[in-house]
This record gives sequence, C-alpha cells and structure tokens, in this order.
Amino acid sequence: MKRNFITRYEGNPILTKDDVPYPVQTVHNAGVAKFNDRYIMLFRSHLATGRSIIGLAESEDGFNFKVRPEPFMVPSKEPAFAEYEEYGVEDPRITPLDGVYYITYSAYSRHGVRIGLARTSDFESIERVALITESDYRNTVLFPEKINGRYVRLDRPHCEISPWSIWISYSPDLRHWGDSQVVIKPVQYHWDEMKIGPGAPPVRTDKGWLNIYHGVFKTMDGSVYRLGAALHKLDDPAQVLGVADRWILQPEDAWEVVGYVHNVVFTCAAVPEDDGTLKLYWGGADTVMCAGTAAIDELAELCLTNSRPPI
Ligand code: BMA
Repeated sequence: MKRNFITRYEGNPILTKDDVPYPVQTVHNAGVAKFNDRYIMLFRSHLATGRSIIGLAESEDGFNFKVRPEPFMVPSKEPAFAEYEEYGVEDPRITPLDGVYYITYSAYSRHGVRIGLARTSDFESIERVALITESDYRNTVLFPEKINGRYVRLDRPHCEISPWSIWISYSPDLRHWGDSQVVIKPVQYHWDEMKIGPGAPPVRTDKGWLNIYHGVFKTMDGSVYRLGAALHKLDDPAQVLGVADRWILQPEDAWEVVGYVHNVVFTCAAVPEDDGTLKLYWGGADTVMCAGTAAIDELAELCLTNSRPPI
C-alpha cells in the first residue's frame, strides 16, 4: 500500500509568527477557503497572555500567504457573546454555504469551551450568529450544503464515560440543533484510541463526504495528534461508509515534532480543487502552519478499502 497520502509542500512551514505584523506567540489551526479566486486563511494565534485571537492572511496560490495588519476576530464585546469569549477564540473552520462563509470557532471562558457560529460575505466584516452548543464542545464542522433540507454538522462533545467521539447533528436554521447521534468512535489500542474530533469541514467526493479528522494517542511522553480519514454517505452522512484504519498524516517534520505542544498535526481546513486534488492545512506543534496536497480519490478509496468499523 502507498505510504504517503499527503505530499508536504516543500516550503513548509507556510506561516509563522514572524510573518504576523502584530505581536503573537504562535500561528496555528487555521481555517482556509477560496474567495474570489484567492485563498483566505483565518489562523489562530496565542497572545503573550496565553489567550487566543484569529488573524487573516491572503494568498494567490494557497501556499504563500500575506497577513493583514489587524486581527480579524478577537473576543466579542456583544453582550450575548462577550461572557463566553472572555478567554479567547480558537480553531476556526470556514464553510462556504448558501452564498456566505460560515465560521465555527471555539469560544473559551470561565464557563468552559463552547462553539460559536459567525458569518461573513466579504472577509472585511464579521457578524456573530449564535453560540450553537453549550459548554464542553470543540471541533465543530458544518457540511457545505444542506442535506435533505437541513443543515448538518459534525462535532465532538467531551465525555467522561466513553472516549471522546465524533457526533452528527441537524438544524433547520443553523441555530437550533438536534437529532444527534454518535457516528465514529476511537478504537482501543489504536493510533486514535484516546480521542477523535472532526478536523476540516467535509469535502464532497463522488463516493461520499470525506471527513479528515484528528486522532490522539497517549504515550509516556504526552499525546500524539495524527490525522485520519472517513467517508460518509452523501445523502445520509450519519452512515459512515468507511474509516481508514491507518492515519494519513503524523508529526514528522521538525516543526511538527517540536514546538509549543510537541507531536501535533491538527487540521481545520481542506480545500478541494477542480483538478481532483485537495490542499490540506494543518498546525504543526501548535506553533506554525503547514500545507500539503492529496488526491481526493485516493483518500476516499483508502476509507473504503482499508477500513475499520466506525463504532
Ligand atoms: C486540542 C486543542 C487544539 C490543539 C490540540 C493540541 O485539545 O486544544 O487546539 O491544537 O489540543 O494541543
């Protein structure tokens, strides 16, 4: 079997704190989308306080990014959101949907972590829509189209009883969510045994929705974050057609192995191209941004032919 499904960009890391014109400690876990034939990256940065904000970078080719002089998202001052974003905004995912760009992000506060939904149509201004989970949720990704008349998301609630798993929920209006069910669980004594969570917003392929997620394995020297792939049925994404048994990316480059948090590759973005390839973006060691490419077909095929049970 092929060893590498992701080809790392030779110019990695593609963005570091040295590229940011305001003081930050890190550049990581970015959402990326195509906008007017350009690529927009919304990246997370730790401030010196340890709290996070979100900056914006733009690119012609998806690899060489230039950062705007001001951050794009900082904790909101609007009363409905301020209390829940006091400790920062993290890990944005961008989903083009209904002609606008939706951003799901982690909102941190003394009440825990929950998911905020914001939207923009021009990447100049941003409007908060709603906080769409209660506390103890992270890693929420929206499907880029309605399915059977409803909005659909994958997310990862915390759980003390069972290993943290990937769930699906549905909404008529993007605010009210329900009909939740678990769709993928970690496998014991496997690369993702400790916890899993959605990574990039799902990508439509001929064979199903491609879900690139992260899986965590605990070692004597901390946790290793790797990326895996799963395929969900197009017209019923609660049905998982296959989960690749092996990981598709693990920390190997120096800036993925060593950094603010060692041994982490963590994705919030996969951008499909017209030629059947995918640009994948990931944070390296919670410190820098990296990119790579993959053949969408090969990843979908891997989920179907080298699979393990989802639950
Ligand atoms: C997760 C989140 C991510 C982070 C990862 C590795 O729990 O906090 O934002 O990239 O841990 O530290």
